[in-house]
Amino acid sequence: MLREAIYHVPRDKWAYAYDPSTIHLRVRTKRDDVERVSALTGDKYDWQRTFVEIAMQKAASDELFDYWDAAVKPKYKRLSYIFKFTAGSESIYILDNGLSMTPPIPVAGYYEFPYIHEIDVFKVPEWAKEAIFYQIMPERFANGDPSNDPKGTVTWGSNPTRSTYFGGDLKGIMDHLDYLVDIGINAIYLTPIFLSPSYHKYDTIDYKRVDPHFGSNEDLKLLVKQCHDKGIRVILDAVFNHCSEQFPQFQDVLKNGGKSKYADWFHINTFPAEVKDGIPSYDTFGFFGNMPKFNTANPEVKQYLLDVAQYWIQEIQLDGWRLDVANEIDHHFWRDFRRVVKEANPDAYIVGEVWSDSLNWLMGDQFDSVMNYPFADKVVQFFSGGMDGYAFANSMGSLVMRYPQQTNEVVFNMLCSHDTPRLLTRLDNDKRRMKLAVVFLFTYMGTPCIFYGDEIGLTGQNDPDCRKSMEWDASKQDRELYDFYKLMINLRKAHAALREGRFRFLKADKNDPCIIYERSDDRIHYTIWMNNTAEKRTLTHPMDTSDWRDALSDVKVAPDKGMMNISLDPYGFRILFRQL
Ligand code: ARE
Ligand code: CA
Repeated sequence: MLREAIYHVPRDKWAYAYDPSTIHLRVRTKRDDVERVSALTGDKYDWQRTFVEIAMQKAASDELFDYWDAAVKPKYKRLSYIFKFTAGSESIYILDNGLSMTPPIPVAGYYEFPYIHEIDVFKVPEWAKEAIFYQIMPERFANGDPSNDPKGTVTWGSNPTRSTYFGGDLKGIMDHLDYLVDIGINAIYLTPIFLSPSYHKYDTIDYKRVDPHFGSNEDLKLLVKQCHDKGIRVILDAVFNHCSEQFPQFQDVLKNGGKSKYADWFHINTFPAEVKDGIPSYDTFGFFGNMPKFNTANPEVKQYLLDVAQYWIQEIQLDGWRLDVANEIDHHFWRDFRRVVKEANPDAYIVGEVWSDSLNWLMGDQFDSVMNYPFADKVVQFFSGGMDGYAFANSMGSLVMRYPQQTNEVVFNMLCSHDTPRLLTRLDNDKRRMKLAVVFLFTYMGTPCIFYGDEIGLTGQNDPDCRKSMEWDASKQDRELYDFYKLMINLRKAHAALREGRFRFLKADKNDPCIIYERSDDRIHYTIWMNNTAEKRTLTHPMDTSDWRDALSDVKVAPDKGMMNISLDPYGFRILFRQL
């Protein structure tokens, strides 16, 4: 056994309370190196009577490691434990004070989970486990009220530039809620809507005023009410890292320099606050002088922004916030943000925009979830033919092991967004590949999100091309694709196993882009078969029961002498299920 590969620490994603009575333990070993791992657990004050050896499951694997997990329900809310690794006749143990070749005497040096305090348990909103999100850029979705169109609004359907206005607004969204209900959407994420000088509104002037080009605060209140009446939750975009240079407090700094009472609201490096040779003398988002960065450690700024966060939850019964440039704001701010938001709405969903490993914000004291760009990148890479099944399974395994299970169950899984090229474009406009990616999205763990228009075939390279105005002429919509999204969303909504069931790859081989994976809970077992190639393929896998049916056609599918043989067209797939 390769001891150097063994890793566990009694904290964060390796040891955490999943709920008030359950502790999740994880430990890592070199891939395919260890046959069995068990957790030797008990109560340090009564070891003899509470000792239990728990066989750990191989939860995931990546290129280098196997990850083992177990859920432990300690009798007295506390746990002492060690791990035992077995390969052939060799056994070794790890505990808090190191490695041992012989069974360590309980409990000195054992790992400890001292006590499960309910107040410490990381809770995520249950509704997010059933959510099917739809991301809308209000400027581009539908123009319901031409009277509020900005000057210079272009014809709907024109090619977008970095400063084009199409006249989309909140009324337009209200006019199309039945479209969202029809496809099966039950949650929407709106990109920024407050007063701002740009079409994208990521540079805010007034955080408590809907931009008149989108409508009024009353319109927003009505939109959310109509959404709630139709079973649709609503989250807004919190742009708290920075504001617009027209934000009144920043204007005061521009005017009064260091004497401004708002000078410490921002990170002014040298006065006067100005942009010289394209470089601002103050911190900004990126190097955009029109996006001055807030000093969120300043109690006045924190109070101001937390008041905004609370205001909209109380004012319109908002269901949560997506946090713009979340990783560039301090953790103190986010801890206070979670406390304020969850006090206002305990079911609020907090999803941070962080493009890389986000464990720092996902320990239960800040975000519930993050926008899962690493997931999107790997899924797109796999279905565009960029990796084999083995590498894809490794990628998914590595991602799942990044976060506690609570986040894995509500992580914001999109395949593209307003900051990336469109999914169909990323898959070389091959709808067959796109459909496989969509099947994966709706049969995988986490909270799926559709970027508006993907479902009817919108294409687009990177920003701004990915932000075309929505196509409402049914004759120009890809209705077959729309029906496919609807089919997959309905399937996911019909079976909890596809949302919360255990996930495992059954086939994921080197030099083979075909995969088989399963989702299962104690009631139903799914196997999903994918031919991610341009040739006909027959996939086989040992199956010893004959009660399998096709989840889409309900046709019986029987194995032959204990082997299931599934013939698939190029880029074809099958979803089989059996009741347990
Ligand atoms: C756009 C173009 C710029 C152009 C600018 C000129 O992208 O190239 O110079 O227009 O006006 C908003 C608008 C954008 C606009 C931007 C700046 O939507 O259209 O830029 O403002 O004016 C990183 C951040 C991430 C951020 C992306 C864009 O980490 O937080 O960059 N995303 C949020 C929003 C954006 C928004 C802003 C931030 C600003 O979602 O829509 O942009 O509020 C790697 C890195 C990531 C990086 C990512 C994308 O993966 O790991 O950190 O994201 O690339 O660049
Ligand atoms: Ca309008």
